[in-house]
Amino acid sequence: MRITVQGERIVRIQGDPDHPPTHGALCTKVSRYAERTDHPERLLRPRRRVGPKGSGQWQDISWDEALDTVAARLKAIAGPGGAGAQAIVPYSYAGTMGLIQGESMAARFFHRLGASRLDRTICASAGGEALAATYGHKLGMHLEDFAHSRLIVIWGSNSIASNLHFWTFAQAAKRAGARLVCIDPRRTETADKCHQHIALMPGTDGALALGLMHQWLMHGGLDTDYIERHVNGWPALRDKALPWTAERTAETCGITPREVQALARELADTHPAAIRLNYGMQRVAGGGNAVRLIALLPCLTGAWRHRGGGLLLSASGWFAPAVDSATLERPDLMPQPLPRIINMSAIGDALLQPASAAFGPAIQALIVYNSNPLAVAPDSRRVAAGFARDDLFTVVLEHFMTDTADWADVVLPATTQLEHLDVHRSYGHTYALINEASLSPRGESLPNTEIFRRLAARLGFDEPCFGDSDEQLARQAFKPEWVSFDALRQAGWVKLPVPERPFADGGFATADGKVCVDAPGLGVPDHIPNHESAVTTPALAQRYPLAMISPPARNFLNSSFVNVMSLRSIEGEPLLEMHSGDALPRGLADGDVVEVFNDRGVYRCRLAVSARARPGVVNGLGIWWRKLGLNGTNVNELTSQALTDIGRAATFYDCLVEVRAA
Ligand SMILES: Nc1nc2c(c(=O)[nH]1)N[C@H]1C(S)=C(S)[C@@H](COP(=O)(O)OP(=O)(O)OC[C@H]3O[C@@H](n4cnc5c(=O)[nH]c(N)nc54)[C@H](O)[C@@H]3O)O[C@H]1N2
Ligand SMILES: Nc1nc2c(c(=O)[nH]1)N[C@H]1C(S)=C(S)[C@@H](COP(=O)(O)OP(=O)(O)OC[C@H]3O[C@@H](n4cnc5c(=O)[nH]c(N)nc54)[C@H](O)[C@@H]3O)O[C@H]1N2
Ligand SMILES: [Mo]
Repeated sequence: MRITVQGERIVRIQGDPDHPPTHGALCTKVSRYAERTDHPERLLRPRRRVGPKGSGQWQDISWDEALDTVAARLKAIAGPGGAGAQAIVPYSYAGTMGLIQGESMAARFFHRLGASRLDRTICASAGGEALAATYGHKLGMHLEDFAHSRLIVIWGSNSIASNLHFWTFAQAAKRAGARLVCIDPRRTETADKCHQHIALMPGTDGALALGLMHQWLMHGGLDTDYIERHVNGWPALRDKALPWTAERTAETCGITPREVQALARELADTHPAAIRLNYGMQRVAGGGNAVRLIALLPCLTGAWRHRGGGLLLSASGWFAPAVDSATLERPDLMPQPLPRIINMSAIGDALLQPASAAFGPAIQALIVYNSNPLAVAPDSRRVAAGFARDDLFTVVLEHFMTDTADWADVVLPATTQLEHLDVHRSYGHTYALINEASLSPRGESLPNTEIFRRLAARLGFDEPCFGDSDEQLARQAFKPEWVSFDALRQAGWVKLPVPERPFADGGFATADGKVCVDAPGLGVPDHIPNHESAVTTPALAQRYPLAMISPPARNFLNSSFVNVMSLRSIEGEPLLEMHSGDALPRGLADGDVVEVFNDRGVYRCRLAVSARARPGVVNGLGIWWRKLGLNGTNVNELTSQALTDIGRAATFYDCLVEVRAA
């Protein structure tokens, strides 16, 4: 990203044409970053609550007063020797994914304090742990190599909306004659641009993968040489795949046997063949197993042999040896025994949990940064009830008064990426990046790092690491033999030395270098149906016959940018997409205001009768701020806190609902 400024005024924001993976393109959202940074509602001063919780009555205070208040309260909760510190919980995720403004000084602070640890599972841990169990790490194809593919299967990803930079390479392949197939319950903008769209039911991807394997067993397509040399445990997987005839697969997935057979043939006969798997398909009960099964596909056909063949879910594992997280985050500062772990995907339940031997102390303080849990965490009625607790002390570091900041006791204004220094790894490509500040902090805002640095001083943490400046932190982030900070500063990015055709001849990151089928503790992967479905919960499915998914709207980034008016005006208002065949019998028409509901709650929004929805599935586009919803809720009022099979992750797209006119 290149920012042109005149003094403190942002003149222009553009992509950097010299940066290979993003090649001068910015997504719509980030291209509006000037509007976001200088938004009239930007938080510029610390404030504290003066009325009842959530009443919106605030008083501006000085930084000293704000930090003294927070420090005093944390000290009181932690008690002598920090024995009670587990009642304090940090809550953070993707506001910035920078290594410095994410978990560096913040992690040091909470580790030293002895606060509860946070299990950061809300996005990618099901697929991430599944991929690592299969390949040994989160490893995948070079982004640029998709340009060489002859077949690209885009699986569980609306790439045009959420992974624009990949899409450029897919388009290059398409222009060169490649076929593009999209596997997604929703007819997305991406599906529109592919040659074929396979609209399966949510949570049935594992069954489809097994069905493909079955076809190869029956009709050929397996690369037996590659399997013999590089796949560990194939016979057990073969037994799992045998019952998955095209008919059974089609019935489970809600597609046709022809679609299963044709995809199997294409994947086996076309080289190079690539799968762009993405996290959209792992937000269901069996998301982890599904990722394991799909990750095995290119190992069974030998797709990895070819440049432009293989699979990419995440490439972040290539950074594992390069990032010095032990130095950045200092887990060694934690007390023994290690503090308990709170799962962010079930924060609603955690906040409402009383003290017990199993749980430990009730949560008494929550420090939120880089996240908006009121809007993004599942089962928001429970989350909202937790945040409304009078005895909970809540601190929120933010740019704006989000749904979460509304419930805070103290709100602390944070800098944006234009105003602070950071360094980044990536999960979609293999370049390390630097983020230089191009503006001074707006108002009195401070970087997250500085806020935690000042809190550490107030709590008397005198380890030298609490004195590190942001530049010192940034210099510690990458091991110099991998990424030299000075080279990073000079060029803006550094490409990691990742091998060409990384698994052309095996060499996976597992102990024996082979792909792992029967992973320790996980067994042989299998299709696992959704928590909520006609198969697993027939009585529930009778009352709530529609499966709801809630993928992101194109012009929002999770719940960020919802308040940027030029973007919100494109999205219009909260929408539910429904197929005409589901709308008619319910007496619903396009444009109606509807209530989407289940046992967890009610979400009121506008109905779009649309071919983007397949029969039996409704799409509740996310993630609006609750306070902008017609009844003060958003789509997460309906989603559940049930977790995935692997990775303890959220199951946002595993959710049954019914819809009626409002
Ligand atoms: N514009 C935009 N871009 C974003 C984000 C955003 O909020 N807005 N978020 C960023 C973040 S945090 C992430 S993690 C990534 C996510 O990026 P991706 O992992 O690529 O996921 P999404 O584009 O969210 O795609 C989810 C897609 O999966 C489909 N889907 C839902 N359930 C299933 C299923 O069971 N099976 C299959 N096959 N498909 C299913 C949805 O219809 C949707 O089209 O995007 C990043 N980019
Ligand atoms: N129903 C449903 N729910 C979902 C999803 C879905 O597809 N459907 N997607 C899930 C996914 S993939 C993810 S990753 C999560 C994301 O959930 P979050 O991590 O909560 O992401 P955002 O909603 O973007 O909120 C980030 C907040 O951080 C703030 N922020 C940004 N930069 C900084 C900074 O430098 N300092 C501070 N202090 N604050 C900053 C922003 O202003 C914003 O309010 O949501 C999940 N929730
Ligand atoms: Mo995410």
